[in-house]
Amino acid sequence: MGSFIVLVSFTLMILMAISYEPYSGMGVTASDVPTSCYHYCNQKLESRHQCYKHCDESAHKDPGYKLYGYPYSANTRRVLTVLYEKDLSFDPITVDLRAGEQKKPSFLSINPFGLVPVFEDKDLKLVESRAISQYIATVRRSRGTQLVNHKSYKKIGTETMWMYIESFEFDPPATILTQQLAINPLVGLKPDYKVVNETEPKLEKVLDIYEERLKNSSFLASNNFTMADLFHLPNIQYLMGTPAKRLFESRPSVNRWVAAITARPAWKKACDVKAWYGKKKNGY
Ligand SMILES: N[C@@H](CCC(=O)N[C@@H](CS)C(=O)NCC(=O)O)C(=O)O
Ligand SMILES: *[C@@H]1O[C@H](CO)[C@@H](O)[C@H](O)[C@H]1NC(C)=O
Ligand SMILES: *[C@@H]1O[C@H](CO)[C@@H](O)[C@H](O)[C@H]1NC(C)=O
Ligand SMILES: *[C@@H]1O[C@H](CO)[C@@H](O)[C@H](O)[C@H]1NC(C)=O
Repeated sequence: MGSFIVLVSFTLMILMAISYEPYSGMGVTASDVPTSCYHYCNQKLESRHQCYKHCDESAHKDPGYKLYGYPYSANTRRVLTVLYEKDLSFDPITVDLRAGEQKKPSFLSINPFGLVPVFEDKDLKLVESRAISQYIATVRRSRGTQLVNHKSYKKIGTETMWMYIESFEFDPPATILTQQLAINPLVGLKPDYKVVNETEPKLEKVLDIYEERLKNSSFLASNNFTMADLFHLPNIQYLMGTPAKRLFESRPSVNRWVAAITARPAWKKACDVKAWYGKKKNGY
């Protein structure tokens, strides 16, 4: 009998909690909550009050993220762009790739692959820049730029498809050309033009497909900037400083897209090496 009463009152409490929505239909204005929370919560069907509360709390809390990386590294910059699009603070931990720190035992114990970036959110450690990016964009989806869709399975499918196209079609030739044309000259090596000549047509084939897509769509996955576009930024930035930029510039829709994505303030900040070193520094 006692446990029956407890059960009934517990159920009632839950029902009351679900229906209790003090802000619903009331005058909550954008000035009461961070703008991103206001817009986000007003699109949602769940309790707006709960949503504001949660969103507001997480907006003000320093997440204590740690990012092991190198500010010139393309893969580090991919994650930095996500952090800046989301306006999240983090502690940068420099792994000096030119000094070979990534292959030293102290770093191999953090990432046995000997690569940056590595991301830490308390007890969670992640490697692979795209996985890290997806994690941040999903967990912090109510903050800043919405980079991934989380409502429509079809949109998620399309976005995921373009993210994999970046990884499996665009990135392989783009990385080879970045290495040959941008990185080699930086470290005093000549590009291997045989490799360059073999690789450029592979990238052109991909860009021809992008050109067709971008004739009809502002960005790759939709008419909005998404993670799929963001993933392309690090290689594109390097390539636009090399003769390979003609492959992008000769395709009008690709060219428009490159201009739009490279103009994003978050990307500019990700490339700002002083912004990386200007932050509080940690050893490991
Ligand atoms: N697929 C990895 C690649 C990571 C990667 O290649 N990182 C480069 C810097 S951009 C690196 O650490 N290179 C050091 C080395 O190869 O020794 C990711 O996306 O995070
Ligand atoms: C690469 O292609 C360019 C332009 O077609 C040509 O001039 C050059 O000789 C080629 N280099 C090599 C090493 O194949
Ligand atoms: C783009 O639109 C044109 C004309 O509407 C159409 O013929 C073409 O198939 C579309 N291309 C893609 C990649 O959707
Ligand atoms: C798409 O972008 C427009 C402006 O660029 C913005 O107003 C809108 O909220 C975006 N939509 C989504 C779902 O992010």
